Amino acid sequence: NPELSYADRAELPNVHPLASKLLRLMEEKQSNLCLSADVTSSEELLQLADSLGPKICVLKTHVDILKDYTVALSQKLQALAEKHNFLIFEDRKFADIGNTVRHQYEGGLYQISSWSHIVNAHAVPGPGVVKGLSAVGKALGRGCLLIAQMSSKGSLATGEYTKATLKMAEEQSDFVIGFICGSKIANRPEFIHMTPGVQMLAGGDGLGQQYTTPEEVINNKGSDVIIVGRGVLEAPNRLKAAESYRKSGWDAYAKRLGRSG
Ligand code: UP6
Repeated sequence: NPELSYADRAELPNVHPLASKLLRLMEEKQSNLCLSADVTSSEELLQLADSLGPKICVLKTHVDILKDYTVALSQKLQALAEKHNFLIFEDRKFADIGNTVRHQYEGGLYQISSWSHIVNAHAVPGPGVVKGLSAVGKALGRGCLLIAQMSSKGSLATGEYTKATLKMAEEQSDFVIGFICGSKIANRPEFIHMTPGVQMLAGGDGLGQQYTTPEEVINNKGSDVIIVGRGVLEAPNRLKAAESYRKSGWDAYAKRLGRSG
């Protein structure tokens, strides 16, 4: 059973259109790097999206840490996503009953469903959390990642919980496109595995975060996308750092496929 490339997986008959789009643009841009743009100013977020956009497949946001969020910001982000061909992923980690998350996704100050291609959710409420999000996002062509594992020390999302999360995803694969996880958990090649807690040197941050290297995550753990925040944001040159994470992630993928790179 040979390993399929991102491009092969984009063409699978049962792949979700949004997952297909992501897999295709990853192959085109030779990038499996998701930038976690954890900054608190809109101007800085836009500057990051414009300057690092060519290096990344996904821009991950936490809009609720911005001190100056406006609707205009979300419109400018969408324009940059078009310009540089990346997807936007608001890392909202929904975790309530279906009816509540439906409102949180569509309404409030942020109206996340109107601008974010991808969102994520904890599996802890059960399948209703996905049903609630899907009621808003499916018709818009959006997709959701379920949080099957976490990178933080002492995480409770392990073992049977992770397995139950996988099952939940399989049962709603018309809206769930993959997982937040530490390693590949699903055999269905239509699902995309995205892994946070990535830096060039293994280690941690003093608040429970644990880091693994791009090579380990992509080549050994079999994940598809590395999510990098401070590894890029705290580097002296963010563009150079993003390029070096892009290259490490891509080289590890090439190695996994048995390509030369
Ligand atoms: N994140 C994790 N671990 C998880 C899930 N999400 O770190 O299990 C998110 C954090 C942060 C980013 O909310 O936005 O990924 C990691 O940032 P860092 O690279 O600066 O540690």
